Amino acid sequence: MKITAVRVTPIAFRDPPLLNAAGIHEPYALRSIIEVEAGHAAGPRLVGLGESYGDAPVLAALSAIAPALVGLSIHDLNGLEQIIACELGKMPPAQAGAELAPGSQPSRLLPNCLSAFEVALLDLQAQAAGVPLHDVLGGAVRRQVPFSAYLFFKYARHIEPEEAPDAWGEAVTPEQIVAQARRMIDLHGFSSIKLKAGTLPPAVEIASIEALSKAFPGMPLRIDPNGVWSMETAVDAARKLGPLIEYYEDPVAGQDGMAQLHRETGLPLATNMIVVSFAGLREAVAKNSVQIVLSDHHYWGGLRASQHLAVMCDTFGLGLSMHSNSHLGISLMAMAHLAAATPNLSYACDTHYPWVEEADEVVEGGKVPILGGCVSVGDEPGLGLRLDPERLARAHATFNRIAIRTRDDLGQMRKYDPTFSGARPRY
Ligand code: GKR
Ligand code: MG
Repeated sequence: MKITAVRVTPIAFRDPPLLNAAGIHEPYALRSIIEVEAGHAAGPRLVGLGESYGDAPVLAALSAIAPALVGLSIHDLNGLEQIIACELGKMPPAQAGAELAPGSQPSRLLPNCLSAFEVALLDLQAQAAGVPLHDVLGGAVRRQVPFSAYLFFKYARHIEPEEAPDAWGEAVTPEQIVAQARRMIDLHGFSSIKLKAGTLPPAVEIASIEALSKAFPGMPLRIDPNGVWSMETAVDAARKLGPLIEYYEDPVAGQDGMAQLHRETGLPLATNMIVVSFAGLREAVAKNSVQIVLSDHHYWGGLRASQHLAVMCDTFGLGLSMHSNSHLGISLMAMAHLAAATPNLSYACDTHYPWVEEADEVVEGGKVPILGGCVSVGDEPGLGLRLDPERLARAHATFNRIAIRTRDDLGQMRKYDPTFSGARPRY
């Protein structure tokens, strides 16, 4: 079965004012929605779906590649990679993207594009065979894929007066973080918690983990300062956090810093920052800088590459979890099918999905449910999703209405505080 048409639609959806080490989220997150049509001359037309970053360099690359895919077999994933490499070779080098979003690093452009189209082709392969995507990935070892409650310090509203406040309210104290956790767990039943840190003074962030541990006894907790703590701060924090957390995610920057921190504290360190490629994994194994890798099919080169990563983690005795940026349901279901077919997934996956407003989802039926802390993968063919044309048109209209074209958390934070340095390490 051959590809007959490819569409890449840029979209935008509302994003709350979430704080992170780079600054703060802008009022809208950008994504691209990929539709790949295929069919035999006489047979029905199938549409495979993908979702990726919506920043300008990625969009430019996806749009340049799309027409070159017409005529390719939906099974020819090696051919897909060759076409992508060839089309990217004709483009000017990509500019650096958002610092905390590994997917926007120029070096990840090929795996980003490969992933965006690979997911759509695997969706097509599964639909053509009448089986769910997890079957094409080797079969589900779990039907309920666990995710964690992803908490953020946040402001009550964006600085832009025209943007309405979200339903979550302010979270800049341990009490407010506990309230945020309660709301998220009440809504989705999560049974582990991740706190995005590296933004408020470490004393507040450590106190927030202590408060979460008291409020949710026995609940696995993680903290992620995105590499902006100094060695001294990270070692000091480890004394208090060590007994409370299941892993310590990117507390300090760099392979050598992480290796030193692990030697000094013995705590299991996780990353989505220093291992974003197989070369980074090789270095991490050599230096023992990381004990848990957070995979992300969007920048690892797709679902099959992520399965290779999983095998590597198993080989080297590393734990495996999953990273997330702001995303919609196509990404969520791709993550869920992959996780369902990954035997050695050892921790609940991250997802920003609870922060998405119901009206902003682009798939039929609205938001994919997260219940009992899990996303279910069923037996519907492929990803099990269809686009809702009206929802997609609305999200595309939002993209056309706004001025944001590349994620800029630092620039956004400087609207609140013109002196904000974004220095690393900061604490
Ligand atoms: O969206 O603010 C955010 C996150 O900080 C994101 O950019 C990170 O890539 O969630 C991510 C992480 O775990 O580091
Ligand atoms: Mg992280």
